[in-house]
Amino acid sequence: MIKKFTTFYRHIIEEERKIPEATGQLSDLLSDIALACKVLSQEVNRAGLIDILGFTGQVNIQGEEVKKLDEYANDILTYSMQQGGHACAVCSEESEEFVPIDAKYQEKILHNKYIVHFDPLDGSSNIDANISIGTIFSIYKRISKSGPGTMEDCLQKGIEQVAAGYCVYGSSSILVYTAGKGVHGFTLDPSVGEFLLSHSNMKIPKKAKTYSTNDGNYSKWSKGMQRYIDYLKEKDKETERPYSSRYVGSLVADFHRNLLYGGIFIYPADEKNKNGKLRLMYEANPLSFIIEEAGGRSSNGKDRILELQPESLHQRTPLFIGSEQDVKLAEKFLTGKE
Ligand code: AFP
Repeated sequence: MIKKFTTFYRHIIEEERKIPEATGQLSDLLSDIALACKVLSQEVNRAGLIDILGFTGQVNIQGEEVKKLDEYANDILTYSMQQGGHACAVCSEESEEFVPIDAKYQEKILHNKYIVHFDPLDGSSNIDANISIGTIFSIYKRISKSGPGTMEDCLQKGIEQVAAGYCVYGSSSILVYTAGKGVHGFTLDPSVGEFLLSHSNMKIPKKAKTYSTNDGNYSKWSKGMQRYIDYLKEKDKETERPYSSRYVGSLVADFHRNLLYGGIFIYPADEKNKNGKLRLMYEANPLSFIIEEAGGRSSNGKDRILELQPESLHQRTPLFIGSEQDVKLAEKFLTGKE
């Protein structure tokens, strides 16, 4: 029987009470996101039944079209932000344009002061194989004063994030977040429908023995990148090589594993993807905020991700993220210093 537990909501409220000027809006916003993640966790668990209960894209028994899970995730997250009244814009990996939101409350304190970015269902090509996927989110304060958010509000550097997190839908669902005061993880107890604190103040080991990358792209990589991976595969007792390789193909799942046990996740630039594959605003920035809070490091192979000035919503970036010493070493190879 559970004797002592802290729910996600209790935790964010307690954190909020430590800040005298806090209005409670960020807590409300985070709890709206957590609720959407609970709904998505339920839907992801049922994904295998879709073939039995109706294909996506088909019309179901009520005459409604069965939505693809990633579209559904996008809709529910956007809807919950529109209803909550705390966001002035939602940006999503699934939508070309951002969705501006007008103020719901007119009072001075409770205006729509946040911008929220989502990757609604990261790793969605893994859904049909029952492999872990997840939702990634990131929150900024608006720059404009009132009304619906603007493009300038949406295109802020990662360093401006006030909170970021993700939920992995795996063997259990876990919600991990930071609001700049440590990284905390909450496992969903489906019997009571609550995220319960399971990982307080998470820290990533400074050095690891695991790398996560798509090795199949080796022939398309730069010489520096090839030499780095060759180095990790060499035998050397003193530097604990060779490293192990772990690659799920869902960034959130690979990232989460490395956060817990140590490791480096790499999606470099290659011949085909000159700027890498992953999105700065939806994937790299939120995970970089989390990794730095957990004592790790994140870069594009040269520069700190959180300091990159975004130029467009769907901008891509190479990503080297994880244990500090491993990311530093990768940067040396990539910049020709090793
Ligand atoms: P999907 O959402 O299309 O499955 O893409 C997942 C992803 O953006 C990220 O989660 C993975 O780390 C990466 O792509 C995998 O890319 P490769 O298939 O090129 O290795």
